[in-house]
Amino acid sequence: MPSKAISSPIAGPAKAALSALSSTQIAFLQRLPKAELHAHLNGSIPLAVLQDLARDHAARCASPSTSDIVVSGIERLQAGVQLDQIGDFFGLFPAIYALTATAPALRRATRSVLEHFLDGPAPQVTYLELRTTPKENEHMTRREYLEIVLEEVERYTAEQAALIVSLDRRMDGEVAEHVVGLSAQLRREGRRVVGVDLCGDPMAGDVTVFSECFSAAKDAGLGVTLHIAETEQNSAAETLQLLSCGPTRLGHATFLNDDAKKVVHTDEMCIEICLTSNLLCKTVGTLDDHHIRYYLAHDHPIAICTDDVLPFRTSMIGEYALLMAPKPLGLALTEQEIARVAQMSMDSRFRVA
Ligand code: 6MZ
Repeated sequence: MPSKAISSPIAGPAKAALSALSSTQIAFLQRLPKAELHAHLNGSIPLAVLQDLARDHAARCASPSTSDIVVSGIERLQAGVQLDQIGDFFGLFPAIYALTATAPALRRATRSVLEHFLDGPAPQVTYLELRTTPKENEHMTRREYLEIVLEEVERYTAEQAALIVSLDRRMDGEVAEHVVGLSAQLRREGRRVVGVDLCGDPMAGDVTVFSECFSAAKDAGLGVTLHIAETEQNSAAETLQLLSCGPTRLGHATFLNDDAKKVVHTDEMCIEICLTSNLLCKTVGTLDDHHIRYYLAHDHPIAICTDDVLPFRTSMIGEYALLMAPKPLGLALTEQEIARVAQMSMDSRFRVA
């Protein structure tokens, strides 16, 4: 197993919270067994690796307009992205996708993300469920894309790493069905696909298109996690429609009304909480306003997750620091409360049967 782990620089809320902790407190956070259950592959590539991929791309790329998108995208990531609203966030991905479009680049990116979370003298997490949306292009099919990512995931043990396959809200029904079929097929072949996800711009697409896909995924023994109610503009009807698909975990779940909360409590759906992501995307104003406080007060299962460490310039230890740091930099939870939260993340893993 490689031992080096390249990380992106940490800044913003996570850095401020970390700097308020003693080395003993940081050591406590590092020692805790914890699971990262919500990390998007293309949003988690270490900046140094992306810069290397950009150099390779520039040497190869004949089209100046593509190079321009890449150069300005990397400059934005390097400077630290400022988002006025969550919609701005999705504009970062065309540049990243241009860099991970070939098989060797995708392999390198995936390996570096796994190393970032799992390797080094003080690994960020005990277990990682990495998620990604399979893309088809002139270099690979969706199946080939998933096989490359799986080969990298499977260099680790099943207790360390697994894959969630993401559907993007912009997909049409046919593509979504194909992607879920592929995921089920790979699982039947003994590959380490443990679940499916619905992600992408929260205002895009029509979620009713995906209902059948999620029941097919469940029939195939896959876990289902859905990005849900990420913005105030996501309607209550859409939220209930997604809940009716019977997910076992939910991403963000920032704006749930009482009816939705009832379902979430009854079915004990774990909420994947991404503190820095929500603050930087401005879907939550301050930590004190964050819905994590509601779930903590109800002792409801949650998992602390990073979402996209590259643009959000955070880390798993940084997110846990936000739980521990004194107010207003953090939520001032006790070690015992933090250990309970970490245990909840371990208990909410999608397991390979
Ligand atoms: C919704 C998100 C997201 O799949 O190409 N993604 N979708 N909300 C978020 N929170 C801010 N963060 C990332 O990884 C990148 C893709 O993950 C989704 C977006 O669809 C983005 O294009 P992959 O590996």
